[in-house]
Amino acid sequence: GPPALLTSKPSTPGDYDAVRKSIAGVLDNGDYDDGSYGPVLVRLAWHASGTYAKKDGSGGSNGATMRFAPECEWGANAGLAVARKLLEPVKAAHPWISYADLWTLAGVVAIEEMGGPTIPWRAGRSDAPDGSKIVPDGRLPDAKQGAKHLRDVFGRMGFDDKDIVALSGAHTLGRCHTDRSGFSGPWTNAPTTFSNLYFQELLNNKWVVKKWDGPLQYEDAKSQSLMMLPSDLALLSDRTFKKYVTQYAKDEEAFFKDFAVAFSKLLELGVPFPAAKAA
Ligand code: CCH
Repeated sequence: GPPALLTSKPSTPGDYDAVRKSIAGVLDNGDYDDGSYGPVLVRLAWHASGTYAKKDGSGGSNGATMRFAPECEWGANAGLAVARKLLEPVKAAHPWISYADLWTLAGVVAIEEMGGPTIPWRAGRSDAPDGSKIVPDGRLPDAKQGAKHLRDVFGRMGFDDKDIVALSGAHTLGRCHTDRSGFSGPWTNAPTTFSNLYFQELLNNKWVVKKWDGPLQYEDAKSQSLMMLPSDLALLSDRTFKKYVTQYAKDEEAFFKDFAVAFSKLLELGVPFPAAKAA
């Protein structure tokens, strides 16, 4: 049956700790992937937020418009129905929380539960009544492209080179699925632990083109069990990106600190929080 935390009576509105506990309660499942839904929840939070454009304030996590077509059907969002469905019982146990707050909080709780840094998070997102504010498809990054594309996409959200590398470190989690993106395999051998291993693997392996029928991706020459996307390898071929890769591979604390700031900012893009009260 469902975890005990999901069967008790609805929680008190505003009790975000109760929501956090329910999210933590649905993370682990030995039958799914590497045993945890954590990585796909992180990807849901990111794709819900990463549509933002600074120039006109469109997109972002506010509204939770991925509930509606066509956003739920975008190729980039393939597989994220798994994450959205997983959170339905959590929403039912805490009906007062918006989907937009729930999806972003789930990414935060997943990272924390998998051993990552504490991510500053605050409530305040509301749910759009329909899909009328869905932005054009194509705002999320394309794994086939390189450094210029990453700067275009993340620059549109207001992120700089250091943020791009720090955020990319989330690929220490999870894997690619042929039936979702077409790519295959994990970036690390510990895909349910949040760490700086992605940067170490990126730097310390020889990456060669994988010989297969699928899209161009790379595998480590030695074990052929780890993967990198073309967009991941752009972090090595660009000098400025590589400087941060090298730093984060050596210094996990610096990665955790910069990731927490950048991920928190990502989840807040375009969210109309009430203005801070004057001191
Ligand atoms: Fe990512 N990502 N991501 N990614 N991503 C994929 C999976 C994950 C790109 C492409 C892909 C970020 C940035 C990028 C996660 C978090 C983040 C997949 C495989 C592709 C393709 C999807 C599948 O097949 O299931 C590209 C390109 C970029 C460019 O920067 C950022 C930023 C984040 C979060 C901060 C996580 C986590 C996964 C694993 C999902 C899973 O289901 O295991």
